[in-house]
Amino acid sequence: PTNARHEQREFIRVNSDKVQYTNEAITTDYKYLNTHVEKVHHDDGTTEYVATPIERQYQFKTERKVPRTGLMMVGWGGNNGTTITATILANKHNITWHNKDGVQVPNYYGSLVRASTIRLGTDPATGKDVWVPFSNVLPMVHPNDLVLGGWDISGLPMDQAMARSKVLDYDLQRQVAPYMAEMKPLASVYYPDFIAQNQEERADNTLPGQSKAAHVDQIRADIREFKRQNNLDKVIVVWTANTERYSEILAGVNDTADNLLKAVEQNHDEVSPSTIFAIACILENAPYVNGAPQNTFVPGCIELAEKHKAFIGGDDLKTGQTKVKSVLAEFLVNAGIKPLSIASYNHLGNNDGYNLSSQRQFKSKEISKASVVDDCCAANHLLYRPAVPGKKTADGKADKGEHPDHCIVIKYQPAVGDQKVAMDDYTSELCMGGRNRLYVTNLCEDSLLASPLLLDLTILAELMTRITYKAGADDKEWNSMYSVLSLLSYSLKAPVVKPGTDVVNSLNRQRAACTNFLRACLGLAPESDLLLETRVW
Ligand code: NAI
Ligand code: DG6
Repeated sequence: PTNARHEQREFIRVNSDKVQYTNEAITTDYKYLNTHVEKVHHDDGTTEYVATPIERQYQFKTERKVPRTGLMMVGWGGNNGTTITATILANKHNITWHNKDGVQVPNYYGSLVRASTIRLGTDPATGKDVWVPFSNVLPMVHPNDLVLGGWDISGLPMDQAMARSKVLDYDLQRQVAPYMAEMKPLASVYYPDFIAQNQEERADNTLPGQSKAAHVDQIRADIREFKRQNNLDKVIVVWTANTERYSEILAGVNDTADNLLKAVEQNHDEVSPSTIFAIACILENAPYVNGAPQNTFVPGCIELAEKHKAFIGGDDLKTGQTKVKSVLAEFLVNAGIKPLSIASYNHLGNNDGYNLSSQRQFKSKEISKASVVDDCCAANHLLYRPAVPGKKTADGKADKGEHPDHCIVIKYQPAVGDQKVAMDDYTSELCMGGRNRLYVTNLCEDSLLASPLLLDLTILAELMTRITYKAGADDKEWNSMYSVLSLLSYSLKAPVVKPGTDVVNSLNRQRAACTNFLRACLGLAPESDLLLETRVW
């Protein structure tokens, strides 16, 4: 079963002089291979791509001791927060329950870390692939060991909040409720302008006063106190609260770290609750992941994280429709089939849907859902005309090149509750003017798709705090990884990346980046699927 403790029964040991194991750490020498490409435009109108193989030496060090870790969720009393809390408790206490299909056993299905495997290599005796649990590749926190806590603007204790969410079977709720009755969300930052007005009625657990600086201090104190009370080594914070409206990016307000801190002191209107949490976490050195679509990480916030070498990741949990889209659009484009139109419709009846029925919050979601095919289309200039620098469209906007029409519709239908319905129509152009239409319908409990992602983000963010590197033989210091954790992208709809670098939306590339990074930390070459043994005599 997936909830068994594989890591206690299966071990990986790398047999290489490039890998050193001590009780404290796994240290590897790693040769990073890449290809640098220069485009040379010749006078005769031809373009030459000059590809130069490059290699760079790195050392990676992974601390082996898994710390005692806390997960604090912002929006703990919502559908995702209550569902993941109940899921962890059911797994931890081995609670089984009955539904109409019979006895159900707890698991972590839907978690990349806990329920998927990666190909370690080939068994030379049989020539067969050898697969290992993702969670065994490096020492990682087990979700059952996470200490849970968090904030919510609704003060309902977690057992009642779980009932309000209407996600889990009653027989399960009944059994985990006694554990959850004692759990009560901490009071949170509430600036009504950022979430839908329809949320006001649940806001009965809010921090007093108007001072944003005092709110930052209070959240910092909450993190410290949670750590102290539970004797924790680390705390990871995940925003799984309502989608906020976008913050305006204003020069002098949120464009630099110093200006952002000044804006907090001055109580500026454009500093959102999610950014208040981000600032508090950065200052407490607690990794902070944004599971919702709003632009929490304004430029000043990213700079602040860089300055403090703190870890941040976002945006927006990537669950069903967008995950499928990133795979399907890439399949079409990589097959040389040209998507012309992607029409995505969905309706849902949970509180997330209620909040998104407000236009400004919907807009944040629309933006995060819309960007997912951009890079895959831009990667194929045989199908899509590239953007022309400096060119303006008829309405005066910068030319973005050719891309498929892409529309996103979300409707609130209370009666369907957490059972989200997503429907997509992909219309593509085939050879010789033909048309190809794919229709995808996805019906599922939205929160049961989303909740395991909170674990993946937490576990991977924690792991990233224990990995350091040296770049080249002259590097004397062990450096922490870069602040923006783009390796979490697999679980995020609109990945935030290092400023100036490309966003990768391809789900397959995102997963490969993550698993190949874990392999690098074991001194193993990236998985290339070359499988030369099977192709030569
Ligand atoms: P929810 O509406 O059930 O829960 C959100 C919780 O946040 C509520 O309990 C609310 O009281 C609380 N909240 C609002 N503002 C807060 C603040 N400033 N501080 C603390 N708590 C606050 O929503 P759900 O379904 O749990 O989703 C959470 C977030 O994750 C939403 O932003 C949603 O868009 C995003 N998301 C959800 C997915 C899903 O499938 N459930 C998938 C992708 C993203
Ligand atoms: C309606 O789309 C509500 C949203 O919160 C989504 O359920 C959520 O963002 C998941 O979207 P997707 O595209 O990853 O399935």
